[in-house]
Amino acid sequence: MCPAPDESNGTNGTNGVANGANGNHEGYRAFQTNQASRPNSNNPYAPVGDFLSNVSKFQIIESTLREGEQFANAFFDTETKIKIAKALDAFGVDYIELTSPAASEQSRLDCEAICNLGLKSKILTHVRCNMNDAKLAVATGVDGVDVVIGTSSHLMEHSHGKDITYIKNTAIEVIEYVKSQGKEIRFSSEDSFRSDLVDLLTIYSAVDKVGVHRVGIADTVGCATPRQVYDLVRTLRGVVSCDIETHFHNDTGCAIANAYCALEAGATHIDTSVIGIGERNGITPLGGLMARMIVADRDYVKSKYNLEKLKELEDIVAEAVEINIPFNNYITGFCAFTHKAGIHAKAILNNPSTYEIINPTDFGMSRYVHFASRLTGWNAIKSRAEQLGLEMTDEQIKAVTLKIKAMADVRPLAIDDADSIIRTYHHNLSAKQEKPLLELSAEEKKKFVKAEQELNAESEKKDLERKADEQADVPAAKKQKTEAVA
Ligand code: HCA
Ligand code: CU
Repeated sequence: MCPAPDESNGTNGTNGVANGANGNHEGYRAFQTNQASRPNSNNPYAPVGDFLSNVSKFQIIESTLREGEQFANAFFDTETKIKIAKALDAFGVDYIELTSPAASEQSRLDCEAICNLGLKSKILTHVRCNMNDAKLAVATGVDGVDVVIGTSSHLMEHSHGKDITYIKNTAIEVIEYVKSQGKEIRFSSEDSFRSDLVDLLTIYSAVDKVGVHRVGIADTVGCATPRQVYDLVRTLRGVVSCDIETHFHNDTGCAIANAYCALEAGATHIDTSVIGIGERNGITPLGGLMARMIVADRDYVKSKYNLEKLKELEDIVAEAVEINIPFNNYITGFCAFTHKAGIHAKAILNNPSTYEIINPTDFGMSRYVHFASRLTGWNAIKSRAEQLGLEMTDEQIKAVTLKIKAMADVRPLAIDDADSIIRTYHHNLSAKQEKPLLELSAEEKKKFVKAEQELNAESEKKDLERKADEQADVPAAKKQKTEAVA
């Protein structure tokens, strides 16, 4: 079972600023909700840790400046790379991985420039498993080197053409060199999930023996399922004593789930990129991983990462690669904390944990409640009227809710339309001369009257049924059930 988000500190967003890069919240408002104090430090439903799990102790290797540079739309100049590196550092990622200095002279210079920034995050560069690349990498001043080579039969045959013995011997040579230079070294196999398990374990145990700091598993084509990830990482955990890094592509939509399962099975490091950018449709997104992990261990995630910097970081990268933040993005998508149906709105206003597993304020985001649609309920309108400082009885609120719903059947309503209806309705209650709720064409007026009649009839019917229930010894619904059982 899942925990409830902690609502104990901070208030809900009421700044009325829309979330997301394209966050136009027509018909929505940030809402003040009741606060439910439900700290999850005592949460009985928190994931049960076992001796393998690193769900509460993991590190992020942020690869926007390496894997992300392989995204179709990414062309980072030095200035942009530095801006992104600083934003990643401000967020608090453990490592920043950079494109290989062997890729181009500018890539090498950019590597040096980022190493010279003196960031808190450790700087890595990602190179092929050979001595030339390793020497070039070390010379840039990085804290560590990530080496990779394909180990699947597909890649051994069609990419580099080397066999397992060659890979093992070269890896050992590179690892010993990088270590001798006082740098961290990771060895990873590309396309791990389509590699022969015996080959993989043979290489990994050999590099572990010569003291590699981390071994990496990469789902290069995004084919792995969480269960396969769990099995492979768990098996590897039994074979090597070094750290285990994992890298998941998102071709089949499993990149976050796979990262989580890898941690459960004993992986120590997860590769991410901002908004998930990378080859094809990318890898585990940093924001999505944060969403997953904060539900698992809020204290750890909040203590380590500056979560309120996520949106700014995503905006910088989105702008650099000229994309919009997707509407359904984790945390920062414009509707990530937006509630619409009347039943949802009512419960959210009473206690946000009813329909939210993540507290938006942990990320400096706002919660929105929709109150200008045909699904709107009177509780949302009541809150809105209170926000507008308008006093109305529950009966009056219910009546104006019907008018808003009827109006929403005639045409889409903007937030200002809903506010105008509420204000004008309130004004009309005591005015000698009634004002129209909204300016409508003759055709719209006709539709409005019809929609209102239908809604009124429906509401009267419900009222009658409720009264009948109240008067009866046994409420109708219950009676039916009793009869059915008998
Ligand atoms: C790629 C390489 C890589 C490397 C991952 C790693 C992959 O295909 O460009 O170093 O662990 O997905 O295999 O990104
Ligand atoms: Cu990759």
